[in-house]
Amino acid sequence: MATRTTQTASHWGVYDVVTDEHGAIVDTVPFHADPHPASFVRGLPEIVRGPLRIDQPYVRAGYLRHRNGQGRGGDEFVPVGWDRALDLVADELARVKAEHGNEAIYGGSYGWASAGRLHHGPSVLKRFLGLHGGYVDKRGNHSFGAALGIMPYVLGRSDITNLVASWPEVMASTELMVMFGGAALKNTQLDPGGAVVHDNPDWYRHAGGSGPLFVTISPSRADQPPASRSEWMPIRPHTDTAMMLGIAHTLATEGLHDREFLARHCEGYERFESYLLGREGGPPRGADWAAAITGVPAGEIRALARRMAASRTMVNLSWSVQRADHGEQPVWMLVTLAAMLGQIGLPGGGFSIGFGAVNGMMAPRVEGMPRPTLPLGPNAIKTYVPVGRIADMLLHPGRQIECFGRAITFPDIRLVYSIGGNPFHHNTNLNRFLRAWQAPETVIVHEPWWNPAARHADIVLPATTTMERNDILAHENSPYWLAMRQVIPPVGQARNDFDILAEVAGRLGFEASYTEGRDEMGWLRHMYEVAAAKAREAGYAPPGFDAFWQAGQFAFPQPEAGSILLEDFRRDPGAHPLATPSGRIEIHSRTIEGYGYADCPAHPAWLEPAEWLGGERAARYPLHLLSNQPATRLHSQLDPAQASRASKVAGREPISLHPGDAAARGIREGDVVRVFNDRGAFLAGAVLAGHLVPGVAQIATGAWYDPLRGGESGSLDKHGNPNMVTLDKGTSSLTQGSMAQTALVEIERFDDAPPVTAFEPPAVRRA
Ligand SMILES: Nc1nc2c(c(=O)[nH]1)N[C@H]1C(S)=C(S)[C@@H](COP(=O)(O)OP(=O)(O)OC[C@H]3O[C@@H](n4cnc5c(=O)[nH]c(N)nc54)[C@H](O)[C@@H]3O)O[C@H]1N2
Ligand SMILES: Nc1nc2c(c(=O)[nH]1)N[C@H]1C(S)=C(S)[C@@H](COP(=O)(O)OP(=O)(O)OC[C@H]3O[C@@H](n4cnc5c(=O)[nH]c(N)nc54)[C@H](O)[C@@H]3O)O[C@H]1N2
Ligand SMILES: [Mo]
Repeated sequence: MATRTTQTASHWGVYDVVTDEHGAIVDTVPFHADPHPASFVRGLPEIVRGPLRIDQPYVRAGYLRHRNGQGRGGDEFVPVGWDRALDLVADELARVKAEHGNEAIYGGSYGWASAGRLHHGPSVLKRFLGLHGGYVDKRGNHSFGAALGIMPYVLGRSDITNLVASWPEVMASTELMVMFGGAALKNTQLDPGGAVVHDNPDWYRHAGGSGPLFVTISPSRADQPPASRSEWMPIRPHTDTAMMLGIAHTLATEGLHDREFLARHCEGYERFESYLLGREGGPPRGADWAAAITGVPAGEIRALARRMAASRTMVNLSWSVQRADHGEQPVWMLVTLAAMLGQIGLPGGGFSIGFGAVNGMMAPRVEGMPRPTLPLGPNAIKTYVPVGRIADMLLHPGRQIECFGRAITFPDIRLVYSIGGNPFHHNTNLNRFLRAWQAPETVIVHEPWWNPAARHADIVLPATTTMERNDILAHENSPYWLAMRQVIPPVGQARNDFDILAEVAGRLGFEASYTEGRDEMGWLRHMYEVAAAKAREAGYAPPGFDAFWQAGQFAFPQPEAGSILLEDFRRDPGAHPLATPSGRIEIHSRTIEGYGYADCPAHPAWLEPAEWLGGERAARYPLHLLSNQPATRLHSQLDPAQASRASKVAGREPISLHPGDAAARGIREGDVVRVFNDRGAFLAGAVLAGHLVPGVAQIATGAWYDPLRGGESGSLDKHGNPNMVTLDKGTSSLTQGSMAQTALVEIERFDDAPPVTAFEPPAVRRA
């Protein structure tokens, strides 16, 4: 049999696909240089063809009669030809622009889409909509929105993914790694833009013996990294700030804090200390106070504080901890705690944000390594929406909210264009979100699959996957540029997002400025050569495009060690000031004080979350639902593939419950359960898990939303989407971050559950 082997790549790794002479996929082989490929590396080749692929353009049946959102999400679809579909898209963009202006078009389109520097859906959409006169954009992200928003005030920086120590530094110098939220290995299967070499398991293995002791403070023992020296301290969810305050109190009262560092490198420690010691009124935030909130015994809090002061200590916060009500506080408090320990800027000491959150972030970075990039161009519309507030925007045009010290007014959105994200995955409180999504006149989506994103659109355009196009993979977390080569021809009538928008641009009269006369290979060559010229200026020697494309990769020399965060600032804060008003770390911020926000005071503080196990609402909904990143897929991507399907329980997403909580509800392993609160309900498959703190339930995010009655707000989700019950409030008036971890629920056994239909395509009506 004559076979062909073609290299392609994804967020979860690089791989070769073997095809036979008929183009059938016969094998998937992970990248030779990758020691630990992702568990779901074969997922895309498995589902790239099949009944869930969208074979041609479709329009929602009701939309053809009335241009409004009625029935959106529950309707049949009518197949149409490409010309008709593209005319509809172009005419509607032109109409909305003429009647309501560009501020009525939402193009913020959030989502991980696929790896590749050219065919990145949200980026090509922004290029296109910018040339169309502009669009309302989103700001922030779901991953670490609160950190992103608060760090400019505290550190003068917003490059959150650089606020992390590298492996060589931690191995050589850290003695004690204290991790709020832990660092579960499963999350290092990915990089946003493409993981290449998965080497975290090896680093943890080396960490045995000489490396640091990892202490995981988390509601789940499963969040521990796979290090041989590892301890777990169980904690009640959303109480990390109180725990850090308890530790800080021990440091301050036992004289274990570094007064010199605080005086020379920090602003406003005294103001914070008054709060900590209870001098401002309020209780002293000591270990006993913290124990009552966190459930961690006071003696353990004190002992940990002393151990931290006596060791070279790194404190780390997982991104999940700040994806919660008042998520700014644990971030700010983490930096404050590290400042009190006085080891910021020393090798192996200080703080990290998101150590272990993705694959390559802890690898030493290649200094000045550029990335081939598609230019996006300007956006004439300056109105934006915080990414977690989309539902508020769509439901309440004209309403104002606070954000970063200013009022922003929600625009009146008539048309939503979405590429490369799954809004019914990433948004919280889906029943309310569904109502919001039904408000605009038109929703246009490009998708490869009949997933919830496609099912909730009016005009659905079938997009290719990475396997059906050429691209380049390049990410700062890895020292490689890699060729992603087309493996198979487009499936059905699918087209590349870039090409679809070129056709629409043609109808709207700006194709020449959109394409600049380049096709796919023309752009790849151009993007590559621009980046290669920059790389050569920085002293590297990438070959010309043809040689690169033929070789399939170019590896930059990877440095032995990474830089140490804030090393220069530590040595000489006068010569290397931070970009904060004081030039120092702001433990107290006059700027934030000036905003006068009750939900984000002028220094880090414990603020009771809207929902938590210690609050009043817990009497009615006594379980805290955490929804972590899935081990078997990327969010909702690859949910229909083998690795994810094999993990389901009773056909539904598994939900872990403490055996005691399960027994109290008559729930046994493998039962279908109903998880609910005032906001909504979903079904899931029960798993008993002794590794959880009692009162905590946990389900991975990403099961395809599968309502009993499509398009109907309030309908039961049959498959296990946690966002049926999560809260859609901003973390605070400062950052308006999203908070998928904040949700109290009740759980009950559910007999005679309806079958899951998530993986059946919607009804189609042939005209
Ligand atoms: N409950 C809960 N909710 C959460 C989280 C949580 O922890 N708990 N986490 C939040 C976080 S951190 C994040 S980052 C978000 C992630 O949310 P999303 O990024 O929206 O999730 P994905 O499933 O990755 O969605 C990507 C979509 O793009 C499509 N796609 C892939 N490639 C292409 C392409 O080339 N072209 C087109 N047109 N489409 C493509 C996929 O099929 C998929 O529908 O979720 C957030 N939501
Ligand atoms: N396999 C896989 N890996 C991924 C992703 C994926 O979809 N699949 N998604 C990627 C993305 S988009 C992101 S943003 C990163 C996210 O990285 P994280 O946000 O760090 O990851 P999560 O898995 O959501 O959460 C980690 C753990 O935090 C704990 N936790 C939750 N709330 C609290 C709390 O209040 N206090 C404490 N102490 N612990 C708490 C939970 O037990 C949970 O298991 O992961 C990335 N990695
Ligand atoms: Mo994320």
